[in-house]
Amino acid sequence: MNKKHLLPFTIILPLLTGCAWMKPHYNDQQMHSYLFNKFDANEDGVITKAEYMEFIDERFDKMDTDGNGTITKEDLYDSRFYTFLPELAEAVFRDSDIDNSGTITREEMIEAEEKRFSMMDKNGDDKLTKDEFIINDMSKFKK
Ligand SMILES: [Ca+2]
Ligand SMILES: [Ca+2]
Ligand SMILES: [Ca+2]
Repeated sequence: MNKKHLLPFTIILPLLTGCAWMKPHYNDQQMHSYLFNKFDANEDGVITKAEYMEFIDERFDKMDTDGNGTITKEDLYDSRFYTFLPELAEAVFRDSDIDNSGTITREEMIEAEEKRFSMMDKNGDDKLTKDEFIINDMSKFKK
């Protein structure tokens, strides 16, 4: 995917926090490419496990909007992630709250995402290709 196609997203996203009515119209393919490129820090077309977990670590901080070290539903609803991708953000929350306590610790999110990575990494080479990366398939999340 040409990075140029993603530029409008990059520009629009920071502007939209809190403006739910102005959400960008994306299709699944665009969302997939957008997220893939976010995870693929060195832009070599594959997401290594290190890249994946690095992104998850940063995402935890972004989702912990009050910065107290755990993510609650309030944090979730205040997060930019929720503003743009509410369905995915909710699904990530459900999956990451392993003990169903209503809060997510960093350890829980890491554990949940390591499982998710392994589930997606079909050939077990610790890298995700675009085909293996399936983060926008809601059927893969806990209901
Ligand atoms: Ca990469
Ligand atoms: Ca918090
Ligand atoms: Ca793989």
